[in-house]
Amino acid sequence: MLKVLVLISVVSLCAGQVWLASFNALDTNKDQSVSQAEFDVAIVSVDTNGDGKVPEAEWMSAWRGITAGNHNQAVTDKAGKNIFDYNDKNKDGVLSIAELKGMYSVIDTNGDGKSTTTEFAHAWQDSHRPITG
Ligand SMILES: [Ca+2]
Ligand SMILES: [Ca+2]
Ligand SMILES: [Ca+2]
Repeated sequence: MLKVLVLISVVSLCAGQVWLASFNALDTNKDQSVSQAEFDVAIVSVDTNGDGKVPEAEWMSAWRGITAGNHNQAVTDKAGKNIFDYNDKNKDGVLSIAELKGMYSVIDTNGDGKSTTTEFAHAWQDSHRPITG
């Protein structure tokens, strides 16, 4: 039990810097919130070969780029896989551009078109929870 608690606190400590770094990168106009437009610009760049499809390998290499510097890559990889599975709505093993842009609504939980640092922190924590059922 103690081991688990220690692991969780270490993960959230390292992870905090990662999501904050991606938040700052996405908030291009520096108004302390990320709009759908700001998110879309960044997220479509995950599709590096521009064919409109992001298979798991392409997503994971982008995810590792975003989360580089995280101290526990195994846990971070699992979170990346969770995000992929959750957002692959039609379960064809590929994220379409629409599915990528749909990630925004997962972050902007109150749906006001602005994703705040608080919402980012929650989304990051959720992505690290195992998906069950
Ligand atoms: Ca902004
Ligand atoms: Ca899909
Ligand atoms: Ca919001």
